[in-house]
Amino acid sequence: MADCYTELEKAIMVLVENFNKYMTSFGLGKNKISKSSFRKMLQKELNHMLTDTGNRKAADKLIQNLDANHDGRISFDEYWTLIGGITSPIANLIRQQEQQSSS
Ligand SMILES: [Ca+2]
Repeated sequence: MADCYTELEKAIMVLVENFNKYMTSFGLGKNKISKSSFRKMLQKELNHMLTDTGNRKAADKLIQNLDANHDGRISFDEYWTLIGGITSPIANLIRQQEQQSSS
């Protein structure tokens, strides 16, 4: 990754690269993450922020909720919804902490 990129640009690239790492790159479901790969991604990449990642039922429910077009696979847009869902409460928490430390 080139050094000219900003921190935000690098963060976006990390998110894209993480998706690419788990997506299927050929055949049926190309450019999407299968259920089993998605479960693996939750366990390996999000085990601190999503505490139920080891729980198969919880993971399946999350997949069901994210799978907006019900094709049994997670597209990039559906993955992005997950990232937003994780980030939003963290953003609120950071804002609260900043307000507490400034008052
Ligand atoms: Ca889908």
